[in-house]
Amino acid sequence: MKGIAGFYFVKSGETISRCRARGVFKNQGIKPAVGDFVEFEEASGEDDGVVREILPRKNSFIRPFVANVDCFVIVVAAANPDPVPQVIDKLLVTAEQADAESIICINKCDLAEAGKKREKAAESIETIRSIYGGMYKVICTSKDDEESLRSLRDAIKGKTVAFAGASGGGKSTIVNRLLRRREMETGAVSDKTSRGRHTTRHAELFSLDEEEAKILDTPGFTSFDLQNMKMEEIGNYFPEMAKRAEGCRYDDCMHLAEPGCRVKEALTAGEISQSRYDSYCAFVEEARGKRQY
Ligand SMILES: Nc1nc2c(ncn2[C@@H]2O[C@H](COP(=O)(O)OP(=O)(O)O)[C@@H](O)[C@H]2O)c(=O)[nH]1
Ligand SMILES: [Mg+2]
Ligand SMILES: [Zn+2]
Repeated sequence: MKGIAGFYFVKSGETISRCRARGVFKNQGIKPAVGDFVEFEEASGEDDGVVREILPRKNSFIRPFVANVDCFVIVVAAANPDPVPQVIDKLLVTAEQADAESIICINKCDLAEAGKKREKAAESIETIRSIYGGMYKVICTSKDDEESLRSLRDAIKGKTVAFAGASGGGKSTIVNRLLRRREMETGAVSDKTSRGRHTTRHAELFSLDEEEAKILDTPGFTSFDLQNMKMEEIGNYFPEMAKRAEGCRYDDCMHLAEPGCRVKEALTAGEISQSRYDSYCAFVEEARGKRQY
């Protein structure tokens, strides 16, 4: 459930045991991650428990250090801050690589109803829906709209979910609402020096009472490096490209300037969105720059 200063908190049924990791883990450079399934000895009396074995992981991430994420909820504000498709795409690509599902949560939808940014916000919602709606589940929320939060609860039922997205979109607010916590951990976004506020500084797993969903509450997942991603594999993580790549003339088509490229044809025909394709090209460039020869 969480790891703090060399202690690992393991939940079994309703009991949480404070554990140490088995000694050999350290020598092998292994560390239990939040979200891990483990074999362990329960704590008893004064004695801490012991984590004996870490079961194989479905996926894992370095920062924040969490494992076994079923689903990413990518939170993006309709406005304040304005959505940036490339940020969304990078998170989607990372989720695809990790074989995790993604849900796009357009938050602050109240801003499309009233206020100065009304039209801009409404337009952003439409844009995001049209780019992503055919491929990913898109849910509109606002923090005070219970019904919208209920649809998000329904969508994550039975899953271990991590919230991701640019700072200020409302991740902490939504997580707190889902967990029915007070809003103590949200607020001033850029005030990094103020330590007065209670902010999420380590990862922790919380269970949603009735729904059985598990929420990874983390400070991170605002953006990713495309760690270890080869430029050749990036197209696999854009579903609309992956499904067309078979139709390209060359097996190793990068969908950049090759003749007979089915992806470029689909782009020209308007079947693939320009913004997705632009993200793809940017990620390929990024991976090319990191390539080790
Ligand atoms: N208008 C509006 N503001 C929201 C909503 N959700 C969050 N906010 C505000 O957006 C700001 C950033 O929220 P926070 O949860 O800290 O974002 P995070 O950085 O993604 O964790 C806070 O001032 C919140 O009160 C919403 O649905 N509507
Ligand atoms: Mg936050
Ligand atoms: Zn191609």
